Amino acid sequence: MTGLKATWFAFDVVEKLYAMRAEAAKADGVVGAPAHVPMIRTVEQHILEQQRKFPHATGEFSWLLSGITLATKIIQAQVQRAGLLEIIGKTGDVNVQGEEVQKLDEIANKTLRDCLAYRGNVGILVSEEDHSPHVIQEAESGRYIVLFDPLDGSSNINANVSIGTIFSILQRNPGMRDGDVMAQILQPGYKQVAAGYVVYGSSTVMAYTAGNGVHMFTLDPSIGAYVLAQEYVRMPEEGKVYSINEAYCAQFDEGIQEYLKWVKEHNYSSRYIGSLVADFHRTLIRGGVFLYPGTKKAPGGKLRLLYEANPLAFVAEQAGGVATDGHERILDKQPKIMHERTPLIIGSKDEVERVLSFNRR
Ligand code: FDP
Repeated sequence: MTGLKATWFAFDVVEKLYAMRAEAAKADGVVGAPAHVPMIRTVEQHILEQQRKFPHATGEFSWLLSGITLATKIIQAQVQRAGLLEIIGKTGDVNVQGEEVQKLDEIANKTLRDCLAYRGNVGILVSEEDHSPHVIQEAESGRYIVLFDPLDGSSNINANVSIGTIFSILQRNPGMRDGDVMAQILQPGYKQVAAGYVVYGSSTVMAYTAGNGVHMFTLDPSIGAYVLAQEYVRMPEEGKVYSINEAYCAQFDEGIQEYLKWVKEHNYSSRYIGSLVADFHRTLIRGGVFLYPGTKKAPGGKLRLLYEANPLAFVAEQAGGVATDGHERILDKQPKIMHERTPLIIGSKDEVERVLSFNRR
């Protein structure tokens, strides 16, 4: 069975399962059971529908995205088991970022690699956890590059706090020599063809954009499918919530310190989970601003441009939000190295502009 046929077969199975559930609910006399089977839309189905709007689309892209959804379902199943001995705790290694590697980091990294390496159209895989990119020998000239943070916020795992996976997809620049791997990877964020994230929280939620709005899905664990929750998600234009690790306040620039004084005089709420992906997800839904500025110790910020800031900036902009490093639009930044870090101010349009107005004073 080809990739596409398999995908349609999977839709069919999922729809039949939903139909059976609806019938069973009706037979049990469940109040509110639908009189007819509702059209459920899985993420794969949604991607194919979106793709049909582009007459030259080949289906390759949906095949690639289904590799990501498959990987995140496997990771989610492992995250659910996070209290169990064989997968909790540190591996004893330190990653390229100088952070202690958690066993689940390693599992998530390997899962994404395994699910994407054999799609046929992914030529290069770039992970936040790895020293160097993986060029897939079997698909050396594959047209897509997938960059990912396999388990964002992983220092929170043993406290059962929401964590997530973030991904970004680039196309190979056809004008470049295939051997020039690093030049292929170091593309500015506005060149992303798709990006998104999954939050492993009280439910597992996926949001993605392929440049035509942001679409959100919830994993239905009973059938193992991401089901459409909301299309064309919009981030509220304003929101009186700020999200920052305020313990570093004395180390921030004067503009950020002034903004933090101002919010306290204007009835704001503070929310900081400490998992970027979860803090961003809340900001996308409820509005407000997330900030991880440079500090005196780390003037270039902590968050990674290619695996964290770029994909979330693409999602934010597609939902009507804004993402900047305080001086420049995140998506315009030309990366110089693979693991480059950046300050990040991301969220509702009016609130990010307010933060920037303090920078200019
Ligand atoms: P973590 O170190 O747990 O992986 O970039 C990683 C990240 O988490 C982000 O998810 C989070 O927003 C940030 O670091 C938290 O950093 P602080 O502990 O300095 O607040």
